[in-house]
Amino acid sequence: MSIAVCPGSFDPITLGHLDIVRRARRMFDVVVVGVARNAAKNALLGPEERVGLARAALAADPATADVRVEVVPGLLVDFCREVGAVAVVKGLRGGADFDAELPMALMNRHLTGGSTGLETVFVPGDQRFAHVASSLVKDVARHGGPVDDLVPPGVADAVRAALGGGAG
Ligand code: COD
Repeated sequence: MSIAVCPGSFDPITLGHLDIVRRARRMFDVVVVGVARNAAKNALLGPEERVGLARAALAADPATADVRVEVVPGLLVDFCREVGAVAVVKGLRGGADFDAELPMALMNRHLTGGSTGLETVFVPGDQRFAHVASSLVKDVARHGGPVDDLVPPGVADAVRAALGGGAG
């Protein structure tokens, strides 16, 4: 049984994330979405809220209904070891994503002692979502713009509520 982890901040989960998790689930028997902390980002939503929104979105699609969602409490590689993952699946929107992701993949390999037991798999995302990023969703929402068609149902309201009920 092959297990993969799809990690991210998911602050909030977007249609771009869902596309990657769906693709990962087609490749691996078990997929665990890991809601982690990116030290370079200040999260808008708390970890439990991000987990709840991701669970609801994944459960609504039969293709991802069996995907688990958990908080990554520390290092991603430790979480992967605990769940028995053989792969970390990351989505790419373009070259800038690759430039950001490659050092993380190599660091994770370093942290596992260069082992081949955990590989990072890069998956090109659906072009329709190439402009979709959690940070842009929050920025558009912060200025009162429409984001409902970029995120799963319920997520836009959660973002607006966290921002203070509208253009904050
Ligand atoms: N299309 C395709 N892929 C997408 C899209 C889209 N529209 N949107 C996002 N993605 C991909 C991103 O490229 C990324 O691969 C993944 O989805 C998650 O994106 P984000 O923005 O939610 O998450 P990040 O990039 O902030 O996640 C970074 C982590 C939290 C995974 C990282 O900081 C981490 O592993 N933290 C845990 C602590 C740790 O181990 N640190 C050392 C890391 S080397």
